[in-house]
Amino acid sequence: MKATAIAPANIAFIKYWGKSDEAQRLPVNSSVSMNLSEAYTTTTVEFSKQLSHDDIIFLSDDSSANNKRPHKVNELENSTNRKEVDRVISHLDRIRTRFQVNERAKVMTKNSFPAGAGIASSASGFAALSVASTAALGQKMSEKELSILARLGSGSACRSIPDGFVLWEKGTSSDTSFARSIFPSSHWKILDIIAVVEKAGKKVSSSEGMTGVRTSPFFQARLQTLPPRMATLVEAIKKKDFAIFGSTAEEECLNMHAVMMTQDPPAFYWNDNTVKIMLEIMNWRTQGLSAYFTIDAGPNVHVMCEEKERDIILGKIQQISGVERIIVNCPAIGAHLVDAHLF
Ligand code: 2P0
Repeated sequence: MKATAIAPANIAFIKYWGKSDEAQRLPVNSSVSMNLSEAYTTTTVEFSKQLSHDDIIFLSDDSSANNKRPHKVNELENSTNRKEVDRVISHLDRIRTRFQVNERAKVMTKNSFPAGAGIASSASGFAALSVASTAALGQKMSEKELSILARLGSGSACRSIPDGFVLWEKGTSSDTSFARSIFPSSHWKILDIIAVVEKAGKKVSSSEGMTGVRTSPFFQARLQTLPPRMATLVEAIKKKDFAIFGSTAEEECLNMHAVMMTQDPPAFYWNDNTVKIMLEIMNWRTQGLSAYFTIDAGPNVHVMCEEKERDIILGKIQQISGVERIIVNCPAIGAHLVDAHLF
């Protein structure tokens, strides 16, 4: 049986940084995100008795039907790719154990964004893999069950399952830690414009980086500020109050990065272009524009603005030297099955 799923990446406005349970990927705090329309993963999965091992194929972003440049598992040279493949196989094992099947799988997966665009693919990747794998096995799972399954592959992947604006309740156990939609993608057409300043993959992965969260002297303070900040943010999305929404998301980004930078050893993700763009955005606001930033575990800057200021802000981002690529996203639906298979 074969199935194909598409899942969006997501950008968190209240961020996930730190686990209370490593194995179950339970977060220390709840988080809020938006699915991204132009950054998504397509994954086809087929389980078969004919296969003696799992066959994991990552298609490069520029591959078309006639120009496939697959990376086969046994052709992978570098350890980053090997780690990615092992993580996919572990997730397949988790799914096989759950549904008591032994068949190996062929998995083909492709991102809409270029490999090395500095956009994390683990959220969209594990969400798409979870939806496609369970469907390929003929299993019907609820959105909540899929969110929990995706979370076990990668924490942030649980937020790529539901639609639009999403809240991941940290919960107290695996069964209570899942994401749900708080507003549909049609609720508010705000934009998340990614200014890519570094295409290389990050040196310290999020999983590794967040193990040190408790060494920051600001960790406890962060935990205390999160519930009121999250309430303010959700209320701002509800009321479509862009100034409160943007300033709250920006405050949260700086708060998380202050914790990252003060961990032992520090998890420092910015470069000079990151800081330049942050300062530019603050400067645009003094000129009356309404743009705000957020940044994940990497140097790229997500610029949030309203549709009415899209062109002027895009024009300004295009003028900044060091911006290598721009990806304009609006809110998107969550992971879903599609009919067109990759193989
Ligand atoms: C987020 N990040 O909320 C935050 C902001 C990075 C900074 O979720 O170990 O790749 O696989 O559960 O999901 C990245 O964390 O970590 C992340 P794992 P994941 O988007």
